[in-house]
Amino acid sequence: MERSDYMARRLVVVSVFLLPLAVLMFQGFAKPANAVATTVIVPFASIPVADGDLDGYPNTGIWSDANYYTVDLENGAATPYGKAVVYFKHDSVDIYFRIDGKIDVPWVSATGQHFWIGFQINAVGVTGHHKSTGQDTIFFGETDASYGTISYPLIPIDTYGGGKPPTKDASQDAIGTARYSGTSAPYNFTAEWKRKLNTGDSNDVALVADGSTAYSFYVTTDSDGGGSSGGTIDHRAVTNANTMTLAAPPPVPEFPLGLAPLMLLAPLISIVYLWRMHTKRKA
Ligand SMILES: [Ca+2]
Ligand SMILES: [Ca+2]
Ligand SMILES: [Ca+2]
Repeated sequence: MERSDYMARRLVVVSVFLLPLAVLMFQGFAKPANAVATTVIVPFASIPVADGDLDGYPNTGIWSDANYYTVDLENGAATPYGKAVVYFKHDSVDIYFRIDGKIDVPWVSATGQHFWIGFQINAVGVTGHHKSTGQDTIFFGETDASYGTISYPLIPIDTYGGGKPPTKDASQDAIGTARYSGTSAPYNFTAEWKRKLNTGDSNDVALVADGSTAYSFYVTTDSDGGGSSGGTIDHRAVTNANTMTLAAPPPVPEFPLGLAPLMLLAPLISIVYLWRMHTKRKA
């Protein structure tokens, strides 16, 4: 056998063993390494957060009865920009959200440095991003021209669909505010808002509080262009398969006023009955 033939055969043998290994390694690198799914229970809370307290200040509003979770953001960014603490609660009419996170630029102006925050809910059975149907997203601070004039403090923009960016709803159904604080990076931000569980708008996902239906949701921020400016955070680097389930409200009691009036009434009826029997016998 010539030396060149021998070398060629060795190359084939080595390739047969190394190629699958290389593919496996590539797949390993291609997969998002930091995808983390957060499973959220949205508790029933009878006390609402007042509209005036949905002000972008974390210390106002009743949030002590909410559940809160550290959620990995879709931006896939390193600490401290890749996670945020998200609060959830509902009172069977409205659902309340608050996001406390960090960002690398302040919100100065629509043409200067600014960031946006996005919170996406999907219809049952829909997962992932940029879905033409079943995607309902709230933005704070996104300055795409189709969203109109955006000024600070930021109010929620209610959108639908998988466009880049998603289309603004004709019916705006979220009430709230987002603000930032701090004088240098990392800046703090807080976004707080509410919406009806069922807004009646086909461009919003109608939420059912039954303790079992799970909705996919995604949270992200962006500061590096495309509705933002001046930072380095890109909103889409990873897909975290988060879900939220709304706890069922407590059952309505059979005796809405409680048992106390019944317990008072029972002896009273007996006394009246005995008194009437007594007066009848006398007559
Ligand atoms: Ca507040
Ligand atoms: Ca809407
Ligand atoms: Ca919507």
